[in-house]
Amino acid sequence: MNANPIPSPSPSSLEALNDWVADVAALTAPDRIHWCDGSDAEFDALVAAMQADGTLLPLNHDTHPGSWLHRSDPDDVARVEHLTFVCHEKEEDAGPNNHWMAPAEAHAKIDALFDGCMRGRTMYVIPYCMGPIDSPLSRCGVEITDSPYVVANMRLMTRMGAPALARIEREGKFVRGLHSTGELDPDRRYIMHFPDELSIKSYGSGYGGNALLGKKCHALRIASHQARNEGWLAEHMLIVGIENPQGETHYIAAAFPSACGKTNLSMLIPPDAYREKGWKVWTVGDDICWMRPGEDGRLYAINPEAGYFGVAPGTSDKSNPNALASIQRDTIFTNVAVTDDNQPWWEGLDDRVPAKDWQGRDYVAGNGKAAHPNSRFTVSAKQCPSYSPQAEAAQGVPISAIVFGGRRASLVPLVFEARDWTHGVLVGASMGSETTAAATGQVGVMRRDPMAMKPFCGYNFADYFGHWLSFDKPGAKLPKVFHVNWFRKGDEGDFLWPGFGDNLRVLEWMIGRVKGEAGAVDTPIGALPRPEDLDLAGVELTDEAREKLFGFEPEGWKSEFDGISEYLAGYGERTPQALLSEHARIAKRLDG
Ligand code: SAT
Ligand code: MN
Repeated sequence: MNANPIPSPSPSSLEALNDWVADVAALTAPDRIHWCDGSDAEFDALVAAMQADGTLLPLNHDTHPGSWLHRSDPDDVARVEHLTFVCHEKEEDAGPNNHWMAPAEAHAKIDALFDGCMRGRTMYVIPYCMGPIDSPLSRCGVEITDSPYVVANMRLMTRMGAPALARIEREGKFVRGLHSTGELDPDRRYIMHFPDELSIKSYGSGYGGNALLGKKCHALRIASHQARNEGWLAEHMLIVGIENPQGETHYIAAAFPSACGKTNLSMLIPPDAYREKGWKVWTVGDDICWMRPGEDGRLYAINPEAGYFGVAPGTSDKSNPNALASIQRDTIFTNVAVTDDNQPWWEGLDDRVPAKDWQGRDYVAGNGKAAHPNSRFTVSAKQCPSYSPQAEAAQGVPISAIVFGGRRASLVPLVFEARDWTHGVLVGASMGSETTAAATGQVGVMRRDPMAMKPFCGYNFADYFGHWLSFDKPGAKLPKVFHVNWFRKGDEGDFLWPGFGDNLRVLEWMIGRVKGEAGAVDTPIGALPRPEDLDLAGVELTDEAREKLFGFEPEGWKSEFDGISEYLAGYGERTPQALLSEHARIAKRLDG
């Protein structure tokens, strides 16, 4: 350990917090300690310092006031699942779904990297609250980091600073997150989670999911474990409010893997005919959802985040006008390209030709993508035109439907409804999706990604499925569960469903089912709409599209269920019996 030369007057009245900060400073040996208050002045000073040292490059401030470009190390552009560990005492508690290391070994390994790593740097102490400051569903944490880029992003993504610190001091309990960008060496990089200690240690990466510890590390991996102990759910879900022409709003929570359109669905613009009739869409959250049963038995949800860390490529005036409107000012862009007049640019935005690629090199057509496929924007949620006022509600919003979905080129129809909660849990547990650029590794490979939580569940999936099942108890008024697939392809490899705004047609059908008004046919895999059960006015669908989007393919589903059975067997005896029985019930119907 290094002697700590910094005289740092502790601004907190919470001794446990001051002690931890002092311990971390003794280990990491920063030159200065800065306690973040979350003020505008603090943010402006940080941005000015980052501009001075080149961490942030100014974009065109005539077109994009207050917006900046950050170019990360080319080896540090996505989450690193193979370097992400969940450290329970017992390996079985982490489950086959996680990489595991014993806590003592993990601490020793990563503390050796932290030793003296902040010498010459400033150590920032960031108190933050996940969720509205006054919500009983919210939980707080403190991130210590040596990255001003992380501080600036945390300010956009969380409720950070003085009000969070006040809540932490009142509660005395908080998640401890320690982060250093280190040398950005992929061989000296770990993201470690200690669920029983409510702590996180992350070294060697500055990328969002690895470094903004409030997000995936706290709000999903640690929170999922905490939620299991406390009787709630921490999920990788968007939350969207659908207001019908009668002024009635239904809230839907939907789980899709990273980079599968959660942000787009949460900000959907209704098709013209729907807009004219008075349909409105309200964004509560685009990535994470914490929910818990209310006194009336319904599930109530909050978005623990305060901003969007969205995928830039593909975001356009057609795919997501609300996102585009949100990021016209006060936005941090990471690893996008720029035009010759220094505006941010990415593939799918428009037909301009960029001048510089994401690494700052002159753009040459045919030389690969201009923007990194996992390039991102960070922006305050309040800048979104469809931001729901209910996103600030302390009690959360009541959830009418839960939706699971993935990228499936074949077999899986546009939408189906689970017959009850247990079936819904099986549908979530057996979700499959083709991989995306949000994590390092091969893209486009089908893998099981239960509830889109494969990279994010902080404990054994078998126990997690059991936790989900446990919500079905007397008095519960649980949401209906659906599965969707916006990514079904035809024989020519083309997408069969238009997606984006037209997805509202599918959400409308779901709400119709919730209210007992919409039709469907019963199949072994669940209730499927016929094309006439949806409002498809104005949507051109080929015969092939109708058949594949609304059809049920018994042979394909038989082998899918064999695959699911094999997958669940991987969790051994811990797999809840109710889930296996549900699988057997459907498999039998498929055979019969
Ligand atoms: O990079 S993040 O993990 O924050 C975003 C995502 O992959 O979902
Ligand atoms: Mn995500």
